[in-house]
Amino acid sequence: MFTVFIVGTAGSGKTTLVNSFAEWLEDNQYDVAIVNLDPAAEYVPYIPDIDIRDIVSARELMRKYKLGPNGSVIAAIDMLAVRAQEIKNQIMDLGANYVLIDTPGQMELFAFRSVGSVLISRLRMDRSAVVFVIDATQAQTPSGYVASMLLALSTQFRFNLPQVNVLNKVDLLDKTTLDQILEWGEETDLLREALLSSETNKLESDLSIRITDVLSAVGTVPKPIPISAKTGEGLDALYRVLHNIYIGGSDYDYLE
Ligand SMILES: Nc1nc2c(ncn2[C@@H]2O[C@H](COP(=O)(O)OP(=O)(O)O)[C@@H](O)[C@H]2O)c(=O)[nH]1
Ligand SMILES: [Mg+2]
Repeated sequence: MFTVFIVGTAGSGKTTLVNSFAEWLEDNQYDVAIVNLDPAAEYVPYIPDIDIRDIVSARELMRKYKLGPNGSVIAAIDMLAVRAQEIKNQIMDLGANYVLIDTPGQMELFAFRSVGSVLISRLRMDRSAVVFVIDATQAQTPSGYVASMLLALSTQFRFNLPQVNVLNKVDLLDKTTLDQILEWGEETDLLREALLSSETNKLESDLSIRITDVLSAVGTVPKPIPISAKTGEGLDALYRVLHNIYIGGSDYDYLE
C-alpha cells in the first residue's frame, strides 16, 4: 500500500488532481482508493472510500460551538488527530495499492500547525509520499515562483516524507511562459536574472534573490513537474516519479 498525500494552497487544484489522478490510475488498471481529509469540503467530484466528513464535519462544529470557518477546521483537525488510529485502520482495510489522500483546502491550518504533522505521521504507511501542488498561475512571475518553491520546501521539512512538486493548471499558460517557469527550475542563474529584471519593486526582488540563494544552498527542492489536473496532461510523468519513490524504498516490494 502506497499512501500519497496531496497538499497545496487553497484553490491550487488538490481535489481536482485527486479526482483526475485516481481516474488515470484506474484507466491504467491500478487499484486505487480515495480518502477525503478535508472536514470543510463542500463538494468533491469523486466518491471517497473514506470521507472524514462522516467522522467530523466542520460545518457541524461551526453550528455546535459557534466557531468561524477557520476555527471549525482547526477543531476538526484536532479531533481527527485523536482518532487517527481508527482512520488508519479503515485505510488499511481498503487494501488498495494506491491511496490518494485529499487534504484540507487551507493548507496553513493543517500543514503549519503541529497537529497536522502529527496526523500525517500517524496516518502514514511504510510507503508514503507528498505531492505538493503549486498553482502555475501564481508561479508565472519570478517572485511568485520563488514564494511557491519556499512553500514547497517548508512543507517538505514539515512532513519529512519524499515529496514531488507539481506545477498544476499548465493548460492556462502559453508555451513561452511555461518554458520560462521550467527554466527557472533548471537554472538558478536564469531565475536570479529574471528577478533582477522583473517589474516587482526592489525590496521584493532583493528578498526573492536571498530566498533563491537559500533554496539553492539547501539544494533539495525538486523541480516541479508540469501537469494539468483538468486535461490530464503530465499525469503519466507524475505516476513515473511516484512509482520510483514507491520502489525506491526496497528492492523486493513491487507495486504490480
Ligand atoms: N484550468 C484549470 N483549472 C483547474 C485545474 N485544477 C484545478 N482547477 C480549478 O481550480 C479551482 C480549485 O480547484 P480545487 O481542486 O477545488 O482546489 P483545492 O482547493 O486545492 O482542492 C477549481 O475551479 C478547479 O476547477 C487545472 O489543471 N486547470
Ligand atoms: Mg479541495
